[in-house]
Amino acid sequence: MVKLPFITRNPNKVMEANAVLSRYGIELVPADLKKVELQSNRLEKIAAFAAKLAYRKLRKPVVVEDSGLFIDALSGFPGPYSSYVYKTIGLHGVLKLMEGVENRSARFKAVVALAYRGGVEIFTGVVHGRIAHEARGSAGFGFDPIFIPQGFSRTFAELGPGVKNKVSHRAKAFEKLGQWLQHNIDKLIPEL
Ligand code: ITT
Repeated sequence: MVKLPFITRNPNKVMEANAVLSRYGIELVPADLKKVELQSNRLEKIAAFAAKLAYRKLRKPVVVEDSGLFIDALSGFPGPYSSYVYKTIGLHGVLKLMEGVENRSARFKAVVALAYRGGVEIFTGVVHGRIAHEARGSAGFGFDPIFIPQGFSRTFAELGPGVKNKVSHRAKAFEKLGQWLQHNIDKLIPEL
């Protein structure tokens, strides 16, 4: 197993990432370092900036992920502000904003940034779906109880990790990281 530090305070992200990366012989280990969050409406910028800063501190390859829920009828809100919106108005606040709204389409997006001495590599994943009319299920975290992925009629929180880790934004982004590491691990070895 190759171990890489993952700068996050969200243990669910670690579990979901490792469910994918274990197939590639990689394990992400949460690192106790502050994820510095740039104010930006681009997840790519936020993730790349945080990874670069963490690399400067740790001086070894490091992974960061930034993600969010983008609701079409709300012009992409909460997007990069998802963590803050979840903590403040929560699921019920978002459901309230969606009351009487017919267009329920939304997507989750995850951006994974790997910083190493060669620079920063970015991997993205998106899952399309829709916002439920009420919160359902207890698995997962964050907005999982109100997000129904395309092709299903139940929320991520009802479907559980088996399904989520196959189709989610995070699974897709970390799958791309796994593929990249499979072909480029020699670029990281001098720093590991
Ligand atoms: P770190 O910054 O420490 O990694 P965080 O949870 O604050 O943890 P983000 O800043 O990337 O992470 O915020 C992403 C937010 O988007 C997260 O807090 C959830 O509210 C929401 N979110 C992202 N992915 C999700 C998922 O798979 N299921 C449910 N909600 C998700």
